[in-house]
Amino acid sequence: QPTDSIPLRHGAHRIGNRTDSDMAHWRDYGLGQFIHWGLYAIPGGFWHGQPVNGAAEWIRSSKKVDPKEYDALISQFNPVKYDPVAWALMAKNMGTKYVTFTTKHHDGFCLWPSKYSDFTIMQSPWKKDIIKPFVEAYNKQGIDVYLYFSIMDWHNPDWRYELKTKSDSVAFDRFKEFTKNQLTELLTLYPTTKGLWFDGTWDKSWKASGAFSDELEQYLKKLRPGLVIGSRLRADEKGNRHLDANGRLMGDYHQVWERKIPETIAEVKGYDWECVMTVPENQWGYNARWSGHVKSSSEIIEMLANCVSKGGNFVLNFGPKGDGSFREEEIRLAKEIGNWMAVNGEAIYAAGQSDFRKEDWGYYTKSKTSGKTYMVVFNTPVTNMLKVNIPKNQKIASQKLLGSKQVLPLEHIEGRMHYIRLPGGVRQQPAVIELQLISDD
Ligand code: FHN
Repeated sequence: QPTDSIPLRHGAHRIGNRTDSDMAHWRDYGLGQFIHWGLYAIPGGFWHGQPVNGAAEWIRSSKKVDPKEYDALISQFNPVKYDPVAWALMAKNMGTKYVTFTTKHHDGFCLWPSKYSDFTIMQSPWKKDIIKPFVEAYNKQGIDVYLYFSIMDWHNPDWRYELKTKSDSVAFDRFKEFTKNQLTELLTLYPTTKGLWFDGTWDKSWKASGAFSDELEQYLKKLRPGLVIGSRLRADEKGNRHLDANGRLMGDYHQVWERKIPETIAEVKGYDWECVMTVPENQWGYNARWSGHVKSSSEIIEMLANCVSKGGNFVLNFGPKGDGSFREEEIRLAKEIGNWMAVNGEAIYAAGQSDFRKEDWGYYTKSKTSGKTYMVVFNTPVTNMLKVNIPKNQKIASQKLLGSKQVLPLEHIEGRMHYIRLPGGVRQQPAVIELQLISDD
């Protein structure tokens, strides 16, 4: 439990979640898309023809590539197949309500024409802003845009991992100014941006910059009221990230859920949260060689329902190729998820935790707008009988399969325990049952 025993100037400035309409809108997204795209998409996990272990977007660091050689990739960045209108349509058809796009990853390459850097899209053969048409196309499809921004910047000579000397501090002060300038530039160039998604904030230099990160957050929010910024930006003055020294969240939602989902609702501690997930193992940027387990659409949908049942949003990552096209696997997944969402989206959008006890067959969600409860079924028992323990003072008025609207048999077992029978047969994708509940008077 948070205590306020430690006096902090740069800890959390709010108790509990935001209560304004911008944040309520964020909370209702359910499903989002993440896109990692940059120079690293060109080598795609290979260096001089050899596969490199680790995440493709980290190749510069994990392969210890000569920085000059890495930065020279800029002369090959000419994504002739980049079609933001088609990207946005794919996202829309998948059921995405928001997207987070890498404006600058750790390598420092800027996908927008930043006047503060010599390492941008304008120095590449492409010579056109990537972000502007992206924002326009996604907004046109009704999808909110969030800009990913890595604080850590391997290209900028003023960036430091640690501040050991006076000259480190001087350089890092210049770097902080540069960071603020770039962020101001992004919010000015793309005024419909709904939020910023920060990364690369784990270094000692940044953790020692609690006051600056606090002031930066307040400045950005003043510049764009309503802006959503998660817990990855700030550190308190003692170097704590996400939760301050008193255990309170710094930021608008908890951003620790990377490639993992809380086991229980208790782990969420009542905070807004979002899970970001890769399709293969830990690969965010394009890697031509996906090794290890690659998730199926049913697995991804299960993760989505799991997150929503615990009040979180689920964000699926895509890593386009260097030429701007998507790999076949991602196109297929987006379609399969979209087909399911088209029928079952009401169990995901503006939905959250229900009052029912979790059962082994899957997840309950509850619509905040209609009050209906949904059973998202992944593990159908051999009997096809789904156990349902109805909360006190309620009873089931109707139980229908989403899509077909078929009414399913309901059988009372004892007490509050009931069975709902699913039709038999092999199911390719999870079934969703809509429950209408009424008061038990
Ligand atoms: O190092 C990055 C990684 O490449 C990727 O961008 C992920 C996305 O959440 N964030 C960092 C690791 O936490």
